[in-house]
Amino acid sequence: MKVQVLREILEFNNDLAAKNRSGFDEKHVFVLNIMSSPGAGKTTFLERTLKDEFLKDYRIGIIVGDIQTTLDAEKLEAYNVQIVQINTGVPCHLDGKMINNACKDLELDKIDILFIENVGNLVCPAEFRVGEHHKVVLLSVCEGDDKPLKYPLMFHESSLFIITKIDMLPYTDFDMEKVKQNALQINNRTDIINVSAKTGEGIKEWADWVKARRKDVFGS
Ligand SMILES: Nc1nc2c(ncn2[C@@H]2O[C@H](COP(=O)(O)OP(=O)(O)O)[C@@H](O)[C@H]2O)c(=O)[nH]1
Ligand SMILES: [Mg+2]
Repeated sequence: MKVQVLREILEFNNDLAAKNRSGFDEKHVFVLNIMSSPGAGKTTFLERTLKDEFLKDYRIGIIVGDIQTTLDAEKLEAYNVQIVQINTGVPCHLDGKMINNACKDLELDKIDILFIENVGNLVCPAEFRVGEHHKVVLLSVCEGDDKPLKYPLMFHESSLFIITKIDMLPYTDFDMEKVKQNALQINNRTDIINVSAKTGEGIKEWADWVKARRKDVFGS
């Protein structure tokens, strides 16, 4: 019975996500769903992405999901972007309905790339589509190179794996080769980029990835 209920919830969500996706496609909004555990560096990474301006030719929108507070949205507000904060209250992930509602507060006609910062959690966000073109998973070098094996769904579902805080590598026993092998064992099609939002390393490579994937979908 439990299994049936869960299947219905996921099917209902998938229908809404598909509707969101048609709306995004119609308006040529390229959407990335950015997921990680709490504190892996999602907000700082988005901030650095905006600051470094490799995507300055694109109009950016951001939806930030958190259980509580508007702290992340406040950090990102300094940049010239449309931004909406969702507070889920209890749920540990964003879903199709929340994104549908948040989009009512955005002028989608004026957005080329929409970043969705999901709620910090390495499990639930991977189960709920929101209408994104790609999922992106972040893992920091402070969290352990075994995480792709322990949380396989998130790594399996993501088109891009970003290893964050690589400036912290000297202070950890994180094995870069091992984490890449582990991620590729779960998903051999994933792209992998090393990033430090502190030094800016990898931010251009990430921006180039975004541009290339957007081109795959919309041709420009
Ligand atoms: N050294 C270092 N610290 C970082 C980096 N990215 C984020 N942080 C720090 O990690 C903490 C959590 O970052 P935040 O962006 O809030 O993570 P989020 O919860 O995934 O959005 C903050 O104290 C950031 O300053 C990085 O690339 N290098
Ligand atoms: Mg955040």
